[in-house]
Amino acid sequence: METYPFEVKPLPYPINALEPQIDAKTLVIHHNKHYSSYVDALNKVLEKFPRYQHLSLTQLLSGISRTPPDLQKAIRKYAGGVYNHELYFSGMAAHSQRNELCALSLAIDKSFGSFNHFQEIFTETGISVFGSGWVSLSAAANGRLIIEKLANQDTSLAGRMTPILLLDCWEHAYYLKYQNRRAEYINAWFSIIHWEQAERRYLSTRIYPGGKREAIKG
Ligand code: MN3
Repeated sequence: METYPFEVKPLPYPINALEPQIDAKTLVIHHNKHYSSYVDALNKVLEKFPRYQHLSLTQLLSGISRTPPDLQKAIRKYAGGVYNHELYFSGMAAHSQRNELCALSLAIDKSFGSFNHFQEIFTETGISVFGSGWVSLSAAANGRLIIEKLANQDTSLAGRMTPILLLDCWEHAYYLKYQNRRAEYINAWFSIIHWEQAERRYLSTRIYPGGKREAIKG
């Protein structure tokens, strides 16, 4: 379990691995400048709050209301920024295929009628994010799926949900390549989703009768 001081996690693939959907220049700036600045800012704040240094990102974010008021804003912004970006970067992969019969696919069909319908709503929601923010496919403990619009660096964890697919809708994530064409960026992102990881995340959120979580496979 990673705790303070948090470290900048390297990208899990070469910098040009997601070309042409996500270009290397955008990814370098996004990872080395934007994401790493959240890590630095979070560490700087936590330096002054030794009592909270033993907590993981997930613990900080889901227990945010139990932290001092002057720490809450920083957790929301910086821990949220670190958590969301790490999930965004690790949630993409150059070669990943969705298995139409996996638990997540079946749950998407059940919640949204079809995959295409899900993609439509997810895209519309992503387009409607104003300024900095995220669109997330999130799961409740009972496996129920919803699409959430998250402002700034807010996370699904604050609402006791687990993000399964998370997309950065702020302009720095796509502007160099797509300029104002966010819909194109979202569409391209759909072809580089790391589906195996999404499935593992989805299975890990589900609590079965008796309260036991299913072991994360793979
Ligand atoms: Mn970003």
